[in-house]
Amino acid sequence: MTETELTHSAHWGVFRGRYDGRRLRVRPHPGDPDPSPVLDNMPSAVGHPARVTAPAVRRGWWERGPGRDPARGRDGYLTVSWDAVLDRLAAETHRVRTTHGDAAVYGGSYGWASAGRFHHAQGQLHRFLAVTGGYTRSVNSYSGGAAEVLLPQILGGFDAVTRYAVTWDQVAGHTDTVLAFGGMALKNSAIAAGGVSRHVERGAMRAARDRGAVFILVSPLRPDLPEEVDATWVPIRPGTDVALMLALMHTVVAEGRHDAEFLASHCAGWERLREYLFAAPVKDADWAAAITGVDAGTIRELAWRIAYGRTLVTVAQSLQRAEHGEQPVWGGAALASVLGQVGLPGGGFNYGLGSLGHYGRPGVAVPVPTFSRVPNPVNSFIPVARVADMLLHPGEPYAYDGAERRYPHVRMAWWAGGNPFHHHQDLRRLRRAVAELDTFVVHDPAWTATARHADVVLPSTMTIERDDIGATSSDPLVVAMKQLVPVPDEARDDYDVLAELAHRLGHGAAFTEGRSSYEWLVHMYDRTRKALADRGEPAPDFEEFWERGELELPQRRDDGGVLARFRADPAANPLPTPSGRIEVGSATIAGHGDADCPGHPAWLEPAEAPDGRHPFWLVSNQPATRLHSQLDFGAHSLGAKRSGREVVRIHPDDAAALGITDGEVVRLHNDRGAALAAARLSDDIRPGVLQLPTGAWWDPVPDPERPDRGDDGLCAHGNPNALTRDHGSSSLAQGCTGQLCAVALSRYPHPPPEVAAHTPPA
Ligand SMILES: Nc1nc2c(c(=O)[nH]1)N[C@H]1C(S)=C(S)[C@@H](COP(=O)(O)OP(=O)(O)OC[C@H]3O[C@@H](n4cnc5c(=O)[nH]c(N)nc54)[C@H](O)[C@@H]3O)O[C@H]1N2
Ligand SMILES: Nc1nc2c(c(=O)[nH]1)N[C@H]1C(S)=C(S)[C@@H](COP(=O)(O)OP(=O)(O)OC[C@H]3O[C@@H](n4cnc5c(=O)[nH]c(N)nc54)[C@H](O)[C@@H]3O)O[C@H]1N2
Ligand SMILES: [Mo]
Repeated sequence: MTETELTHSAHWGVFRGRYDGRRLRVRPHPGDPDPSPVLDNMPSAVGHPARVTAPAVRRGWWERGPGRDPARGRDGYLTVSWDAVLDRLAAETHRVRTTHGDAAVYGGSYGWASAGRFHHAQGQLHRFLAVTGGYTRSVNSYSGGAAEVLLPQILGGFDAVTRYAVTWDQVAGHTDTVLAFGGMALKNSAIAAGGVSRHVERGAMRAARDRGAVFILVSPLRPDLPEEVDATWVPIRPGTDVALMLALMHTVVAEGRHDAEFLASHCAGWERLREYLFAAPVKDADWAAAITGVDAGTIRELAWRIAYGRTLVTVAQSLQRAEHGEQPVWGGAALASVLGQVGLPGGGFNYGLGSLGHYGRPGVAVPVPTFSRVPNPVNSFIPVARVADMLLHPGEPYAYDGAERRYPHVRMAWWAGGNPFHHHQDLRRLRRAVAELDTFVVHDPAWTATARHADVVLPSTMTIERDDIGATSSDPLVVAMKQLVPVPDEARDDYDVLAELAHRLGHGAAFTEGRSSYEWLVHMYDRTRKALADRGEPAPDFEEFWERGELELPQRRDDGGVLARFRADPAANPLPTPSGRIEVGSATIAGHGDADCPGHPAWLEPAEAPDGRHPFWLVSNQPATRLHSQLDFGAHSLGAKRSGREVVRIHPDDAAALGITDGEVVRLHNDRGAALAAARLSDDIRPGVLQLPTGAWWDPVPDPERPDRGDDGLCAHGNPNALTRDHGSSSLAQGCTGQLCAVALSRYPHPPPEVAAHTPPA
């Protein structure tokens, strides 16, 4: 390793790193106008004790063989040689496939992994599982599960209407009013899968505001829009946004300020929705005030404001990561249609704008390097967040997108690049589900809570320990990601591990296609080089690209995409919805006959909401100081904790009523579990709401308040998924509903246990 400064890339930004044989120093790419502080977690990864240093097997599995075992998550580990573990794993894969069929292998393996396009853990795992016989896969994401199923049926292809519709340049140049449901928090748009070289969101919002644009933040949390836009804060009750949207539509229509022409020429199902708005109970401002906690006067004022000038309605991903999460997405699209703004520059509706750094950019004009897929010969899938249901209820029926389906009987689960024991809801239930497996295999660089439940733990390299290519279709830079630090101990690239396993199973050549890692990078890059050459643009060869460290790609034209074309000529450019129009009401969805997702946006009472026993809404949003659970032990992440514990935000009035002081350790609890966190008093949050971000590694210990819950009643560290409800958004999409749950809050009358999440198991 030389001491020169080298380029690398992460989901939170492109950066430069220099290693002196002991410490890694990093700085952001000089072209990034607003780099993310999450980068400061990176140096802590070097030599951290939480790293997995050698292949490990769970004692019970190694000694007694595969099978159902409640000891998963509670057992000790043995260190074994790579050869021994790969031999055993190859034999077990063969056993499961021949005894139970290929669908008995679950390769859904959800998770963000690292930014490089070649060493992308899911891509590698899917390829391995596909060439060795196939697997049960997962569909949709935790991020946008409800929207991914709904949007194509009512508006258009998910990427087309989220990534390539309204851009930040359009917001800076055209928007008069931004009505942001769930906000557009800079902490979130700092992140883009595959990397982001320029964080443009703050600059664009500031430019809009300097031009006179007005920002309205509908959210329980004030920091969901940057301070410098001086947003009007409407601190709504969580989970009730669709009621506000319906009242805004009702008010605009009742006052005759809706765009009747646009509704007639570009929309379908308006009669269905209109009837609902005016049927008893009439969905007016007074009706919504009682549900949302936003007073009727404010609602009427908002309805007045948005009906003039260029209005953009945005809906953050968080709103649909909830029970009936389809409704606020549909409501936002319908509201923008009632205003007649869809398809105008800087106007209309953009789901997810500001939730991720991919959105609001025109995208690149040529294909970026990607790892080639191999078709999965098995056609068995589940909606991704139904994984615990699948393991607990094999063969049982469930509804999804208008069909009745049955869960496959999975015996072996394989995870690379994801951390379900951070990301899934109701982690004690997930632990019971994972006990049902014969074998659970996890590739990870670190001893996460997921690794601690695995039978086989395979130590992966981290991104800074290998060469790769960083690229995404939303960012102009292709980055030569260069190895910054040596590979520690016995860690191996996922590719090398899976190649060896494929070889043992007789499919080595199909997996590698005879290429080394370096040859794969050259091969992947070539697609982009060729496309550039075809356009007559400068097309450096791989060596030159690698030497330079980056390549800037031409951008697509910022033309508003499919929605602008549809607006201009709906007959010539129909949307891919059943009617070819924006479906503000849908006959197809109505036809499913599901009460939990009717044929138009609707307010539906949630099954879970605060009550006398659990008086608070817990918002578990994305953490500002890290990406999910990644590098939770990093300096920036730890810097925001208190005594190593995650911090819960509480309104001072709520704290005072419970006698809670700032910094004190508190207990959040409900019928599913409990978690400790350090209290932070803040009037940036709506009273009655608590906020605890995701990502603190689950650290189950006995709960002295609930000895009946055994050894995992309490998370000592503050992972909100100790408390969340594991239930689909509705029978339409079955999306993740992790964002919101109802909890009680108390002082913690015992000496708080030390957080042990970052210390490897015995
Ligand atoms: N309560 C609640 N829960 C939520 C959410 C919420 O809002 N509330 N949000 C959900 C959302 S939107 C998401 S996307 C999920 C995110 O959940 P995940 O994507 O599972 O979270 P990450 O922490 O990014 O997990 C990535 C894992 O991959 C590992 N890794 C990194 N690089 C490599 C590599 O090269 N090889 C291998 N083998 N492993 C690697 C990391 O160490 C880490 O353990 O969480 C969901 N969970
Ligand atoms: N720093 C950082 N950024 C990230 C990530 C990360 O882990 N760390 N993860 C990335 C990923 S995978 C994803 S999918 C996106 C997710 O993007 P989002 O889902 O948009 O992000 P969240 O932070 O979970 O939620 C945004 C805000 O919505 C508000 N909110 C919650 N419930 C409600 C509600 O019912 N109504 C209203 N009006 N507001 C509500 C909360 O105050 C919250 O701060 O973020 C991405 N960006
Ligand atoms: Mo996500």
